[in-house]
Amino acid sequence: MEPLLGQVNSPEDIKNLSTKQMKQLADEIRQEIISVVSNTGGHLASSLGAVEIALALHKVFNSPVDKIIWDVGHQSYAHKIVTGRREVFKTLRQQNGISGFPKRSENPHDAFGTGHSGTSISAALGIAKARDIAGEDFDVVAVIGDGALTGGMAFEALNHAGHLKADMIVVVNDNTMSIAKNVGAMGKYLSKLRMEPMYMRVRKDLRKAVKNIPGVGDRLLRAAESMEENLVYMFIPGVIFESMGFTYLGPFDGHDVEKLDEVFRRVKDIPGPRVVHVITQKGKGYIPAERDSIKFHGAVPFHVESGEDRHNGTVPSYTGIFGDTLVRLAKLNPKIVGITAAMPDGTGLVEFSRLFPERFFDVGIAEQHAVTFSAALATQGFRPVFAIYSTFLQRGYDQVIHDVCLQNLPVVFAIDRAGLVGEDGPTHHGVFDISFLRPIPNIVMMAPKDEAELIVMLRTALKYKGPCAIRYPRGRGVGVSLEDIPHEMEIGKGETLNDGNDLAIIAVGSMVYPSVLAAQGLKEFRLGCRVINARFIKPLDEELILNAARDCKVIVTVEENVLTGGFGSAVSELISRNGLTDVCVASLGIPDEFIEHGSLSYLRDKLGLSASGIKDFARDAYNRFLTGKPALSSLE
Ligand SMILES: Cc1ncc(C[n+]2csc(CCOP(=O)(O)OP(=O)(O)O)c2C)c(N)n1
Repeated sequence: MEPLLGQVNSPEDIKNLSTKQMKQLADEIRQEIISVVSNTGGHLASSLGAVEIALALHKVFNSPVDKIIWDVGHQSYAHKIVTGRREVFKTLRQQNGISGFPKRSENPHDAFGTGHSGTSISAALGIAKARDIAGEDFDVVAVIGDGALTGGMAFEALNHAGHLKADMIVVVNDNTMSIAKNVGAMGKYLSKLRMEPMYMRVRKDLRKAVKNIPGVGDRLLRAAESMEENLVYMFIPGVIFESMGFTYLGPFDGHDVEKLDEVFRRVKDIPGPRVVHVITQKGKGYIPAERDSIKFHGAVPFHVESGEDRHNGTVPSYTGIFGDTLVRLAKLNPKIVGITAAMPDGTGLVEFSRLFPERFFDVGIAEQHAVTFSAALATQGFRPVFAIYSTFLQRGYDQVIHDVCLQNLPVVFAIDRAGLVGEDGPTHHGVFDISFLRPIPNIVMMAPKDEAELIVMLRTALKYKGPCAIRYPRGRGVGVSLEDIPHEMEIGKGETLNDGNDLAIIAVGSMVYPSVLAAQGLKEFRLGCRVINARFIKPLDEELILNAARDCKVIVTVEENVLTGGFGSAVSELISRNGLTDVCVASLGIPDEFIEHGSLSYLRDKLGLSASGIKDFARDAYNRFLTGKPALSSLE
């Protein structure tokens, strides 16, 4: 058989393929995805599960005139390959390469940028209504997983789309998995729909049997039918979608390209909002990913033959240490409860969920609900720990203010992946949390310099009588030893790690160790550099910082967060509030722009957030101070 993939440069190239050729192309695309992702890492299992959906959509619809929107976008690799990115696909998630998510600036077929769950139906609806207002004529399709369908935003959009009777199509890609096993009533409902063909068959057989009972058959059938009126409501395919105003079609085998082709052609001609429900297998076509779709949801580079990771580090991750410590503390305190929004593995809560099933809650991809749910648990004397990635906490902002902080409730936010995350890029960098949490009254916010401090902070947070956030980075700790049961820390106290009176670096979390190295490097220039580990972003250790300002006159702040409203801003505000007009504050952090994807070390180097970057920045700040030039913010 001639290979086909090499000839596919745009969706036009698949329009005339036969079913047999489509199947062959699906196989070739799978091999390409497996081969590239084994090098680059990425969302393997989700993308393998959506190959046929992508091919059939591009065969039937006319992208980019018709708009296809991929929810989360982590399953869009086949879409990328057939929309002119076959040759650059090997650069997936690499610096200057293509993004792991749909991105409008990358390609005209990426109708809407995604990365966070649950946005696709809103986006599709907005585009559909814009089309109607403009009097244009094209199709709009959202592809959303059963996991993403647990999020409030998806329901808000379904509700609105049904109300507007908008012409649009929602393809529900149902594989029963979120990252972990999907949770909740919607997931259960979808699996009921999966059983539907069987139910319909049984119902037909029963009716025949009842009707044939001599003498009473007809009467029995009528009684059965009225009972069925109620029952049927629970079983009619897609009744929930139908009641929301959608026409429901399904369920269909989402790996049967021929069927998908036929269904998409059929659904194209139906007016109004439509749902096409397809059943797929996560990881389809790669045995290790089919067996362990959780591991291969967001895969690190791996060996294709075995599925084993390529790099095995020995130092445990912050996530793992957080999870272990929470388990240890929860054994001592029955009031501790653990909450995740669909990420038990990613946030380190798997062991907790196993040991304390009644004190563990996976709420689905529902961050807003998770925050308010935690607040309510806290009103009843529990100590909720909501473990969440920094980027996803953005979803629950109002709830943090209105439900947790305003009521001063002792919820612990364990903010993982705070700072740059690397290859997932701008949708996932956790670089805003300092700025968005710092202005909220009542909250205490900390950042550990290493894993030993992380566990001390966790203990401290669990003793504190109000809301606490601990932000810690992606990746491994630094390899320091850990206390079995961590001690408590005094709230609002930083520490001095290096003495010096020429200038002072005040660093937060992941930036503390590189700052210590930077200070060592500054000795070469005869500069005595004080290094302070802030530990607390709120409340600040005002005494420690003001003393450093008075002694050194040059203060350099370093953080892995945007400078706008960040830790450096807090220090500047403190210094100006105290009238120290002769002190110069130079702040290093993330500039006011979205940071692209690339390896963590590459991005940190590029932004000067490395030991040598900090050293150069600090030296420059000192020289500027001597020559009377204004201080710089970041690497200008
Ligand atoms: C708001 C938000 N929370 C959490 C995540 C992390 N996340 C990425 S994919 C995913 C599961 C999505 O499941 P589903 O939609 O069923 O797609 P599948 O991977 O199963 O194909 C989660 C929780 C996210 N992207 N956005």
